[in-house]
Amino acid sequence: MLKIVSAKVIITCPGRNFVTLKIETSDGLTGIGDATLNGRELSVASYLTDHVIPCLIGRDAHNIEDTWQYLYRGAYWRRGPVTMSAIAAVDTALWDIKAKAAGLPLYQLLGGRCREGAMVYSHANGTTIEETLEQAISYKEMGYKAIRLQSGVPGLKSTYGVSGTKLFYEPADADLPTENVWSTEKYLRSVPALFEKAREVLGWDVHLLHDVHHRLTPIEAGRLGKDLEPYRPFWLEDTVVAENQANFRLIRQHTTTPLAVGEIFNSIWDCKQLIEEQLIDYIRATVVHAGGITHLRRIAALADLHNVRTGCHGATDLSPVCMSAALHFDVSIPNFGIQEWMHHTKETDEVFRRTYTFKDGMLHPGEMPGLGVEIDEKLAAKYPYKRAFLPVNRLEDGTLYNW
Ligand code: CS2
Ligand code: MG
Repeated sequence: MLKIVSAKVIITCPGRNFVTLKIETSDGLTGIGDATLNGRELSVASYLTDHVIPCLIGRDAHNIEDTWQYLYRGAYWRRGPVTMSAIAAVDTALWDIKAKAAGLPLYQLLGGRCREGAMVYSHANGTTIEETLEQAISYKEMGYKAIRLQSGVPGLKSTYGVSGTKLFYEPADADLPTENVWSTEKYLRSVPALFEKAREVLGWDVHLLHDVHHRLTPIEAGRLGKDLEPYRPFWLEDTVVAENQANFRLIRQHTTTPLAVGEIFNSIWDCKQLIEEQLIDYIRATVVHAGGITHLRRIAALADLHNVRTGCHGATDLSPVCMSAALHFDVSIPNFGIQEWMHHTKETDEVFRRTYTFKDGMLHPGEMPGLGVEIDEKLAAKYPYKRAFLPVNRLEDGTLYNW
């Protein structure tokens, strides 16, 4: 038996807050899991410290599925981003331990490779179309096969995905939520022009993606999807809020543009109808927020039955621990689609020593036993937690809207 003897939560802020769970076993093996929930980090830290870790001590670290069921069913209050991020961190850390104990990179325990590496997409953004495409050209020259385009909206002071810092996009930008102003009309006028210019400048041998970030109604999403069809987007992401999964039936009636959704989902129940009715083409749920590798494999298996591929979320507020775990998952499943990869800051990459590498437009998880990532606890301690909230959005008339 590989007994869990201790576990702790490490909170660090090398440019942004990260929450990491570290589990230690009786033979000295340790494993780590990402538990970061942007803007609600301390809730997950407390859930782990106060309600999960006491139940872990003495359990067999090898019993990953039983531990998952214990934490999911045993909570009574099932699902939700805080609970499922906490379960995800435990699950990821236990997979890390199991793979280290086997002396294998994690993907070997998940069935081995289905592909060389995981195709990733980069993030070109700018206040104008020209600025955005300038960055897109440099990403294409770096060898990216897929690029997300997010451009400023004429008449709006700010919009999702456009950051002054260019390479590192961090939306949690203030101690209390900043208030952004949104106009769907202005936005819908600007996107087709962006894509038309993008195809002119970048050509057709690069995938182009766009994130709507939950801001349209289904019929508006149908219209945008139709407007973009001539430019063949790889996907339109988060077109509408997805609590009502049936919303997507209306979008599907109007456009063949591929749809992606799910970065804020935390269980298979959030996407079961979307997948079974093939209302989407890519499911974006990822390791840290959807219950870990164990649960994400269930979602991918259901998606595989219904022609849905994966497109795991990979923003800067998911730590290199989540990215490492996602890459082992990505190379091991049959219905991989694409992996988001927003670069982390230099400080973050120093705190989290990771072994995944970028080559020919793909990320490779590496061959180290386990996840292939370790946290430098001494360095992590140098970056204390700093409260930061995601913004809120209001329409021009002041109505509180989706950010
Ligand atoms: C975005 C994220 O990466 C994405 O597709 O939707 O930047 C998202 O806004 C953040 O992860 C929220 O914390
Ligand atoms: Mg998104």
